[in-house]
Amino acid sequence: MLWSHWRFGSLGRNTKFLKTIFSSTITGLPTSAKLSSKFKNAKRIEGLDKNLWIEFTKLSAHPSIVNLGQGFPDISPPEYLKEELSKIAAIDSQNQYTRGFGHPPLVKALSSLYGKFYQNQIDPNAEILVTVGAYGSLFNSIQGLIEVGDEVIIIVPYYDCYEPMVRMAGATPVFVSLKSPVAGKKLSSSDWKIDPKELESKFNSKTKAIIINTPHNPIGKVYTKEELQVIADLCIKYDTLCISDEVYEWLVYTGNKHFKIATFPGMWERTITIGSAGKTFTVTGWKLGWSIGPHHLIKHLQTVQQNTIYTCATPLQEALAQAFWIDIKRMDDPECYFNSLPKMLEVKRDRMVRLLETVGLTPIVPDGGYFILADISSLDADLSDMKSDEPYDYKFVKWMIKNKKLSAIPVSAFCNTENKSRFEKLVRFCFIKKDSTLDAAEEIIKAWSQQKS
Ligand code: IK2
Repeated sequence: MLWSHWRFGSLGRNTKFLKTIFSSTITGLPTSAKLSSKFKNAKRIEGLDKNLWIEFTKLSAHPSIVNLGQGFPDISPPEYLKEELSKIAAIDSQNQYTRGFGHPPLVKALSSLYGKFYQNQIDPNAEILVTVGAYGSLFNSIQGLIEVGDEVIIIVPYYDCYEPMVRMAGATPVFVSLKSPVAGKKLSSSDWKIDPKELESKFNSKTKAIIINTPHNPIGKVYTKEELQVIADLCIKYDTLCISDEVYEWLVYTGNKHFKIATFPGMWERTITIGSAGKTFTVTGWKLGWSIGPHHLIKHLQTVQQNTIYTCATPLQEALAQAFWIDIKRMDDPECYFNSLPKMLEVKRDRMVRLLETVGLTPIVPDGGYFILADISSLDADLSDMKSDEPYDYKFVKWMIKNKKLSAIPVSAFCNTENKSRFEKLVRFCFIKKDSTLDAAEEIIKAWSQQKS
Protein backbone atom coordinates (compact mmCIF):
# COMPACT_ATOMS: atom_id res chain seq x y z
CA MET A 1 0.00 0.00 0.00
CA LEU A 2 1.29 3.45 -0.87
CA TRP A 3 2.20 5.63 2.10
CA SER A 4 -0.40 8.20 1.09
CA HIS A 5 -3.18 5.54 1.02
CA TRP A 6 -2.23 4.18 4.40
CA ARG A 7 -1.98 7.64 5.94
CA PHE A 8 -5.07 9.15 4.29
CA GLY A 9 -7.15 6.05 3.54
CA SER A 10 -10.38 7.69 4.66
CA LEU A 11 -9.80 10.87 2.70
CA GLY A 12 -10.49 9.39 -0.73
CA ARG A 13 -12.54 12.34 -1.96
CA ASN A 14 -9.65 14.66 -1.18
CA THR A 15 -7.19 12.97 -3.53
CA LYS A 16 -7.10 15.96 -5.89
CA PHE A 17 -6.06 18.13 -2.99
CA LEU A 18 -3.49 15.60 -1.83
CA LYS A 19 -2.05 15.25 -5.34
CA THR A 20 -1.52 18.99 -5.46
CA ILE A 21 0.64 19.03 -2.38
CA PHE A 22 2.27 15.59 -2.53
CA SER A 23 4.60 14.30 -5.17
CA SER A 24 3.32 11.21 -7.03
CA THR A 25 6.59 9.36 -6.56
CA ILE A 26 6.95 6.02 -4.79
CA THR A 27 6.60 7.26 -1.24
CA GLY A 28 4.17 10.10 -1.85
CA LEU A 29 6.06 12.20 0.69
CA PRO A 30 5.49 15.94 0.48
CA THR A 31 8.23 17.90 -1.24
CA SER A 32 8.28 21.55 -0.38
CA ALA A 33 9.33 22.37 -3.94
CA LYS A 34 5.83 21.37 -5.10
CA LEU A 35 3.94 23.51 -2.57
CA SER A 36 2.53 26.66 -4.06
CA SER A 37 2.74 30.01 -2.26
CA LYS A 38 -0.75 29.38 -0.90
CA PHE A 39 0.78 26.97 1.58
CA LYS A 40 3.12 29.60 2.97
CA ASN A 41 2.57 31.13 6.39
CA ALA A 42 0.70 34.41 6.71
CA LYS A 43 3.11 37.37 6.85
CA ARG A 44 1.91 38.28 10.34
CA ILE A 45 3.54 35.16 11.81
CA GLU A 46 6.75 35.43 9.81
CA GLY A 47 9.78 34.75 12.01
CA LEU A 48 7.71 33.85 15.06
CA ASP A 49 7.95 30.07 14.78
CA LYS A 50 10.50 29.60 17.58
CA ASN A 51 9.07 29.52 21.12
CA LEU A 52 10.88 29.35 24.42
CA TRP A 53 8.23 27.30 26.23
CA ILE A 54 7.77 24.76 23.48
CA GLU A 55 11.53 24.24 23.27
CA PHE A 56 12.43 24.12 26.97
CA THR A 57 9.34 22.24 28.17
CA LYS A 58 10.30 19.45 25.80
CA LEU A 59 13.93 19.45 26.94
CA SER A 60 12.87 19.35 30.61
CA ALA A 61 10.12 16.76 30.29
CA HIS A 62 12.03 13.66 31.39
CA PRO A 63 11.23 12.71 35.03
CA SER A 64 14.95 12.45 35.85
CA ILE A 65 15.31 16.22 35.35
CA VAL A 66 14.83 18.56 38.30
CA ASN A 67 12.68 21.19 36.67
CA LEU A 68 13.14 24.75 37.92
CA GLY A 69 12.43 26.03 34.42
CA GLN A 70 8.92 26.98 33.36
CA GLY A 71 6.92 28.80 36.02
CA PHE A 72 4.51 26.19 37.20
CA PRO A 73 4.11 25.07 40.82
CA ASP A 74 4.58 21.47 41.89
CA ILE A 75 3.02 22.32 45.29
CA SER A 76 -0.69 21.50 45.70
CA PRO A 77 -3.31 24.11 44.86
CA PRO A 78 -5.67 24.97 47.77
CA GLU A 79 -7.88 22.01 48.78
CA TYR A 80 -11.09 24.11 48.69
CA LEU A 81 -10.46 25.00 45.06
CA LYS A 82 -10.05 21.37 44.04
CA GLU A 83 -13.09 20.34 46.08
CA GLU A 84 -15.24 23.02 44.45
CA LEU A 85 -14.26 21.78 41.03
CA SER A 86 -15.11 18.17 41.78
CA LYS A 87 -18.52 19.16 43.21
CA ILE A 88 -19.30 21.33 40.19
CA ALA A 89 -18.47 18.60 37.68
CA ALA A 90 -21.48 16.67 39.02
CA ILE A 91 -23.95 19.47 38.22
CA ASP A 92 -25.19 19.08 34.63
CA SER A 93 -25.90 22.76 33.95
CA GLN A 94 -22.38 23.72 35.01
CA ASN A 95 -20.98 21.63 32.18
CA GLN A 96 -22.48 23.78 29.42
CA TYR A 97 -21.51 27.09 27.82
CA THR A 98 -21.72 30.15 30.03
CA ARG A 99 -21.80 33.89 29.33
CA GLY A 100 -19.11 34.66 26.72
CA PHE A 101 -17.50 37.60 28.53
CA GLY A 102 -17.26 35.82 31.88
CA HIS A 103 -19.32 33.43 33.99
CA PRO A 104 -21.67 35.67 36.07
CA PRO A 105 -20.55 34.39 39.52
CA LEU A 106 -16.90 34.87 38.58
CA VAL A 107 -17.18 38.43 37.24
CA LYS A 108 -19.20 39.27 40.37
CA ALA A 109 -16.45 37.88 42.62
CA LEU A 110 -13.75 39.71 40.64
CA SER A 111 -15.71 42.95 40.84
CA SER A 112 -16.07 42.57 44.60
CA LEU A 113 -12.38 41.77 45.06
CA TYR A 114 -10.92 44.49 42.85
CA GLY A 115 -13.54 47.04 43.95
CA LYS A 116 -11.55 47.13 47.20
CA PHE A 117 -8.55 48.62 45.39
CA TYR A 118 -10.12 51.04 42.92
CA GLN A 119 -11.83 54.31 43.81
CA ASN A 120 -14.97 53.26 41.93
CA GLN A 121 -17.08 50.14 41.84
CA ILE A 122 -16.15 47.88 38.93
CA ASP A 123 -19.08 46.94 36.72
CA PRO A 124 -18.85 43.12 36.51
CA ASN A 125 -20.52 42.97 33.10
CA ALA A 126 -18.99 45.96 31.34
CA GLU A 127 -15.55 46.39 32.88
CA ILE A 128 -14.30 42.81 33.31
CA LEU A 129 -13.56 40.21 30.66
CA VAL A 130 -12.67 36.63 31.60
CA THR A 131 -10.15 35.13 29.21
CA VAL A 132 -8.08 32.03 28.47
CA GLY A 133 -5.27 32.87 30.87
CA ALA A 134 -3.42 36.15 31.01
CA TYR A 135 -2.24 35.20 27.52
CA GLY A 136 -5.84 35.60 26.37
CA SER A 137 -6.05 39.03 28.01
CA LEU A 138 -2.84 40.17 26.38
CA PHE A 139 -4.01 38.86 23.01
CA ASN A 140 -7.45 40.50 23.25
CA SER A 141 -5.92 43.80 24.39
CA ILE A 142 -3.31 43.92 21.66
CA GLN A 143 -5.60 42.72 18.86
CA GLY A 144 -8.47 44.92 20.00
CA LEU A 145 -6.57 48.15 20.54
CA ILE A 146 -3.31 48.16 18.59
CA GLU A 147 -3.39 49.27 14.95
CA VAL A 148 -1.05 48.40 12.08
CA GLY A 149 1.77 50.97 12.16
CA ASP A 150 1.37 51.82 15.85
CA GLU A 151 4.33 51.73 18.20
CA VAL A 152 4.15 49.89 21.53
CA ILE A 153 6.75 50.45 24.24
CA ILE A 154 8.02 47.26 25.89
CA ILE A 155 10.37 47.22 28.89
CA VAL A 156 13.30 44.78 28.58
CA PRO A 157 13.43 42.10 29.89
CA TYR A 158 9.77 41.31 29.21
CA TYR A 159 7.45 38.33 29.33
CA ASP A 160 8.34 36.75 26.03
CA CYS A 161 4.93 36.82 24.29
CA TYR A 162 4.63 40.64 24.33
CA GLU A 163 6.91 41.13 21.35
CA PRO A 164 5.35 38.52 19.00
CA MET A 165 1.83 39.61 19.94
CA VAL A 166 2.64 43.23 19.05
CA ARG A 167 4.26 42.13 15.80
CA MET A 168 1.26 39.92 14.90
CA ALA A 169 -0.93 43.02 15.24
CA GLY A 170 1.26 44.73 12.61
CA ALA A 171 2.69 47.20 15.12
CA THR A 172 6.30 47.99 16.01
CA PRO A 173 7.69 47.17 19.46
CA VAL A 174 9.94 49.92 20.84
CA PHE A 175 12.25 48.69 23.58
CA VAL A 176 13.62 50.37 26.66
CA SER A 177 15.73 48.39 29.09
CA LEU A 178 15.80 48.09 32.87
CA LYS A 179 19.36 48.72 34.01
CA SER A 180 21.28 47.90 37.19
CA PRO A 181 24.13 50.04 38.55
CA VAL A 182 26.66 47.33 39.43
CA ALA A 183 27.28 43.94 37.88
CA GLY A 184 28.82 40.91 39.57
CA LYS A 185 27.59 41.47 43.12
CA LYS A 186 24.46 40.44 44.96
CA LEU A 187 21.65 42.65 43.75
CA SER A 188 18.06 43.21 44.63
CA SER A 189 15.43 43.29 41.91
CA SER A 190 14.79 46.88 43.05
CA ASP A 191 18.28 47.84 41.79
CA TRP A 192 16.91 47.41 38.27
CA LYS A 193 15.42 50.68 37.12
CA ILE A 194 14.28 52.49 34.00
CA ASP A 195 15.91 55.81 33.22
CA PRO A 196 12.94 58.24 33.03
CA LYS A 197 14.65 60.37 30.34
CA GLU A 198 15.38 57.35 28.18
CA LEU A 199 11.81 56.15 28.65
CA GLU A 200 10.40 59.52 27.60
CA SER A 201 12.58 59.49 24.49
CA LYS A 202 10.64 56.41 23.29
CA PHE A 203 7.28 58.17 23.30
CA ASN A 204 6.10 59.95 20.16
CA SER A 205 2.90 60.58 18.20
CA LYS A 206 2.83 56.96 16.96
CA THR A 207 3.02 55.49 20.47
CA LYS A 208 -0.26 53.70 21.13
CA ALA A 209 0.54 51.81 24.32
CA ILE A 210 3.12 50.78 26.85
CA ILE A 211 3.13 47.27 28.33
CA ILE A 212 4.28 47.04 31.94
CA ASN A 213 4.66 44.05 34.24
CA THR A 214 4.71 44.29 38.02
CA PRO A 215 5.71 42.19 39.94
CA HIS A 216 8.07 41.46 37.13
CA ASN A 217 8.89 38.25 35.32
CA PRO A 218 11.79 37.40 35.13
CA ILE A 219 13.55 39.93 37.45
CA GLY A 220 11.05 39.92 40.35
CA LYS A 221 10.99 43.71 40.50
CA VAL A 222 7.99 45.28 42.23
CA TYR A 223 7.62 48.76 40.78
CA THR A 224 7.43 51.47 43.43
CA LYS A 225 4.69 54.08 43.52
CA GLU A 226 7.19 56.70 42.29
CA GLU A 227 8.34 54.55 39.37
CA LEU A 228 4.76 53.90 38.31
CA GLN A 229 4.00 57.61 38.64
CA VAL A 230 6.73 58.36 36.06
CA ILE A 231 5.08 55.91 33.66
CA ALA A 232 1.60 57.27 34.40
CA ASP A 233 2.72 60.87 33.79
CA LEU A 234 4.18 59.90 30.41
CA CYS A 235 1.03 57.96 29.45
CA ILE A 236 -1.04 61.04 30.17
CA LYS A 237 1.40 63.50 28.56
CA TYR A 238 1.56 61.45 25.34
CA ASP A 239 -2.05 60.22 25.48
CA THR A 240 -1.00 56.57 25.56
CA LEU A 241 -2.74 53.38 26.67
CA CYS A 242 -1.24 51.21 29.37
CA ILE A 243 -1.46 47.41 29.44
CA SER A 244 -0.52 46.40 32.98
CA ASP A 245 0.31 42.73 33.42
CA GLU A 246 -0.13 42.04 37.14
CA VAL A 247 -0.36 38.26 37.20
CA TYR A 248 1.92 38.04 40.28
CA GLU A 249 0.01 40.78 42.14
CA TRP A 250 -0.28 38.78 45.40
CA LEU A 251 3.28 37.45 45.38
CA VAL A 252 5.08 40.34 47.04
CA TYR A 253 7.66 39.88 49.80
CA THR A 254 8.29 41.67 53.09
CA GLY A 255 8.97 45.38 52.74
CA ASN A 256 7.33 45.71 49.34
CA LYS A 257 3.85 46.69 48.18
CA HIS A 258 2.09 46.10 44.92
CA PHE A 259 0.57 49.22 43.32
CA LYS A 260 -1.97 49.20 40.52
CA ILE A 261 -1.22 51.87 37.94
CA ALA A 262 -4.92 51.94 36.99
CA THR A 263 -5.66 53.50 40.39
CA PHE A 264 -3.39 56.50 39.75
CA PRO A 265 -5.14 59.76 38.84
CA GLY A 266 -5.98 59.89 35.14
CA MET A 267 -5.02 56.24 34.54
CA TRP A 268 -8.24 54.24 34.93
CA GLU A 269 -9.61 55.43 31.60
CA ARG A 270 -6.44 54.40 29.70
CA THR A 271 -5.39 51.16 31.45
CA ILE A 272 -6.16 47.47 31.03
CA THR A 273 -5.10 45.49 34.11
CA ILE A 274 -4.45 41.79 33.62
CA GLY A 275 -4.69 39.00 36.20
CA SER A 276 -4.32 35.21 36.17
CA ALA A 277 -6.02 32.41 38.12
CA GLY A 278 -2.97 30.25 37.40
CA LYS A 279 -0.72 32.57 39.40
CA THR A 280 -3.32 33.60 42.02
CA PHE A 281 -4.35 30.07 43.04
CA THR A 282 -1.39 27.95 41.89
CA VAL A 283 -3.38 26.37 39.06
CA THR A 284 -1.54 27.29 35.88
CA GLY A 285 -3.28 24.45 34.04
CA TRP A 286 -6.68 26.10 34.48
CA LYS A 287 -5.72 28.83 32.02
CA LEU A 288 -8.16 31.45 33.23
CA GLY A 289 -7.31 35.12 33.29
CA TRP A 290 -9.09 38.46 33.29
CA SER A 291 -8.84 42.00 31.97
CA ILE A 292 -10.18 44.89 33.98
CA GLY A 293 -10.66 48.39 32.61
CA PRO A 294 -13.14 51.03 31.51
CA HIS A 295 -15.93 49.83 29.20
CA HIS A 296 -14.71 52.05 26.35
CA LEU A 297 -11.60 49.81 26.21
CA ILE A 298 -12.97 46.48 27.45
CA LYS A 299 -15.69 46.49 24.74
CA HIS A 300 -12.96 46.17 22.07
CA LEU A 301 -11.41 43.23 23.90
CA GLN A 302 -14.87 41.69 24.06
CA THR A 303 -15.17 42.03 20.29
CA VAL A 304 -11.95 40.07 19.82
CA GLN A 305 -13.04 37.39 22.28
CA GLN A 306 -16.56 36.91 20.85
CA ASN A 307 -15.04 36.33 17.42
CA THR A 308 -12.22 34.05 18.49
CA ILE A 309 -12.64 31.77 21.50
CA TYR A 310 -16.12 33.10 22.49
CA THR A 311 -16.13 31.75 26.07
CA CYS A 312 -14.01 30.02 28.74
CA ALA A 313 -14.64 26.73 30.54
CA THR A 314 -17.72 26.98 32.80
CA PRO A 315 -16.79 24.51 35.60
CA LEU A 316 -13.39 26.14 36.08
CA GLN A 317 -14.94 29.61 36.24
CA GLU A 318 -17.56 28.48 38.76
CA ALA A 319 -14.96 26.79 41.00
CA LEU A 320 -12.73 29.83 40.78
CA ALA A 321 -15.62 32.11 41.77
CA GLN A 322 -16.34 29.97 44.84
CA ALA A 323 -12.68 29.98 45.85
CA PHE A 324 -12.49 33.76 45.45
CA TRP A 325 -15.47 34.19 47.80
CA ILE A 326 -13.75 32.07 50.44
CA ASP A 327 -10.69 34.30 50.33
CA ILE A 328 -12.50 37.61 49.81
CA LYS A 329 -14.26 36.99 53.13
CA ARG A 330 -10.95 36.59 55.00
CA MET A 331 -8.65 39.08 53.33
CA ASP A 332 -7.07 40.21 56.62
CA ASP A 333 -6.63 36.67 57.90
CA PRO A 334 -3.15 35.08 57.53
CA GLU A 335 -5.00 31.96 56.25
CA CYS A 336 -6.28 33.88 53.22
CA TYR A 337 -4.45 32.42 50.23
CA PHE A 338 -3.42 35.90 49.05
CA ASN A 339 -1.47 36.20 52.34
CA SER A 340 -0.39 32.62 52.99
CA LEU A 341 1.06 31.91 49.53
CA PRO A 342 3.59 34.81 49.54
CA LYS A 343 4.56 33.90 53.13
CA MET A 344 5.33 30.35 52.07
CA LEU A 345 7.16 31.52 48.96
CA GLU A 346 9.32 34.00 50.84
CA VAL A 347 10.86 31.10 52.77
CA LYS A 348 11.59 29.32 49.49
CA ARG A 349 13.03 32.51 48.00
CA ASP A 350 15.38 32.94 50.97
CA ARG A 351 16.46 29.35 50.69
CA MET A 352 17.32 29.85 47.00
CA VAL A 353 19.27 33.04 47.80
CA ARG A 354 21.35 31.18 50.41
CA LEU A 355 21.99 28.29 48.07
CA LEU A 356 23.07 30.46 45.16
CA GLU A 357 25.31 32.56 47.38
CA THR A 358 26.94 29.53 49.01
CA VAL A 359 28.11 28.24 45.65
CA GLY A 360 29.30 31.64 44.44
CA LEU A 361 26.48 32.39 42.00
CA THR A 362 25.37 35.96 42.45
CA PRO A 363 21.59 36.10 42.73
CA ILE A 364 19.27 39.00 42.00
CA VAL A 365 16.98 38.79 45.02
CA PRO A 366 13.37 39.14 43.86
CA ASP A 367 10.92 41.39 45.75
CA GLY A 368 8.00 39.59 44.12
CA GLY A 369 6.98 36.74 41.79
CA TYR A 370 8.43 33.25 42.00
CA PHE A 371 11.60 33.41 39.98
CA ILE A 372 15.18 34.15 40.95
CA LEU A 373 17.97 35.11 38.56
CA ALA A 374 21.55 33.95 39.03
CA ASP A 375 24.75 34.99 37.32
CA ILE A 376 26.24 31.76 35.97
CA SER A 377 29.59 33.17 34.80
CA SER A 378 31.46 31.29 37.54
CA LEU A 379 29.99 27.84 36.83
CA ASP A 380 32.10 25.45 34.80
CA ALA A 381 30.39 24.14 31.69
CA ASP A 382 31.96 22.77 28.52
CA LEU A 383 29.79 24.30 25.82
CA SER A 384 32.01 23.43 22.88
CA ASP A 385 29.46 20.94 21.47
CA MET A 386 26.54 23.38 21.60
CA LYS A 387 25.04 25.25 18.62
CA SER A 388 27.30 28.24 18.22
CA ASP A 389 24.76 30.81 17.04
CA GLU A 390 22.71 30.69 20.24
CA PRO A 391 23.16 33.13 23.16
CA TYR A 392 25.43 31.87 25.96
CA ASP A 393 22.55 31.24 28.40
CA TYR A 394 20.64 29.07 25.88
CA LYS A 395 23.72 26.91 25.40
CA PHE A 396 24.39 26.86 29.13
CA VAL A 397 20.86 25.78 30.11
CA LYS A 398 20.74 23.10 27.42
CA TRP A 399 24.10 21.81 28.58
CA MET A 400 22.93 21.89 32.22
CA ILE A 401 19.75 19.95 31.44
CA LYS A 402 21.71 17.29 29.60
CA ASN A 403 24.72 17.00 31.89
CA LYS A 404 23.43 18.04 35.32
CA LYS A 405 19.76 17.06 35.00
CA LEU A 406 18.73 20.49 36.21
CA SER A 407 16.53 22.79 34.19
CA ALA A 408 16.19 26.60 34.23
CA ILE A 409 15.26 29.30 31.71
CA PRO A 410 17.75 31.47 29.77
CA VAL A 411 17.09 35.15 30.54
CA SER A 412 18.05 36.40 27.08
CA ALA A 413 14.78 34.77 25.95
CA PHE A 414 13.04 37.74 27.57
CA CYS A 415 15.00 40.27 25.50
CA ASN A 416 14.87 41.75 22.04
CA THR A 417 17.78 40.88 19.75
CA GLU A 418 19.82 44.00 20.59
CA ASN A 419 19.64 43.45 24.35
CA LYS A 420 20.26 39.68 24.50
CA SER A 421 24.00 39.98 25.08
CA ARG A 422 23.42 42.14 28.20
CA PHE A 423 21.43 39.36 29.88
CA GLU A 424 23.00 36.16 28.55
CA LYS A 425 25.03 35.42 31.69
CA LEU A 426 21.84 35.16 33.74
CA VAL A 427 19.53 32.19 34.12
CA ARG A 428 16.14 32.05 35.83
CA PHE A 429 15.18 29.46 38.44
CA CYS A 430 11.54 28.94 39.48
CA PHE A 431 11.13 28.37 43.23
CA ILE A 432 7.40 27.65 43.63
CA LYS A 433 8.38 24.02 44.20
CA LYS A 434 8.08 21.39 46.93
CA ASP A 435 10.95 21.26 49.41
CA SER A 436 11.91 17.87 47.98
CA THR A 437 12.32 19.42 44.51
CA LEU A 438 14.43 22.24 45.94
CA ASP A 439 16.47 19.65 47.91
CA ALA A 440 17.23 17.83 44.67
CA ALA A 441 18.27 21.08 42.96
CA GLU A 442 20.45 21.99 45.92
CA GLU A 443 22.24 18.68 45.77
CA ILE A 444 23.01 19.13 42.07
CA ILE A 445 24.23 22.72 42.41
CA LYS A 446 26.39 21.99 45.47
CA ALA A 447 28.03 18.92 43.89
CA TRP A 448 28.70 20.92 40.73
CA SER A 449 30.31 23.83 42.53
CA GLN A 450 32.54 21.43 44.51
CA GLN A 451 33.76 19.84 41.29
CA LYS A 452 35.39 23.08 40.13
CA SER A 453 37.21 23.77 43.43
N1 IK2 B 1 2.30 37.36 32.00
C1 IK2 B 1 3.33 36.98 32.77
C2 IK2 B 1 4.24 38.03 33.31
C3 IK2 B 1 3.54 35.64 33.05
O1 IK2 B 1 4.58 35.28 33.80
C4 IK2 B 1 2.64 34.69 32.52
C5 IK2 B 1 2.82 33.23 32.79
N2 IK2 B 1 4.17 32.85 32.75
O2 IK2 B 1 4.55 31.70 33.19
C6 IK2 B 1 5.50 30.98 32.50
C7 IK2 B 1 6.90 31.33 32.93
O3 IK2 B 1 7.32 32.50 32.90
O4 IK2 B 1 7.61 30.39 33.24
C8 IK2 B 1 1.58 35.13 31.74
C9 IK2 B 1 1.44 36.47 31.48
C10 IK2 B 1 0.56 34.17 31.19
O5 IK2 B 1 -0.28 33.72 32.22
P1 IK2 B 1 -1.42 32.61 32.00
O6 IK2 B 1 -0.80 31.30 32.29
O7 IK2 B 1 -2.49 32.99 32.96
O8 IK2 B 1 -1.85 32.73 30.58
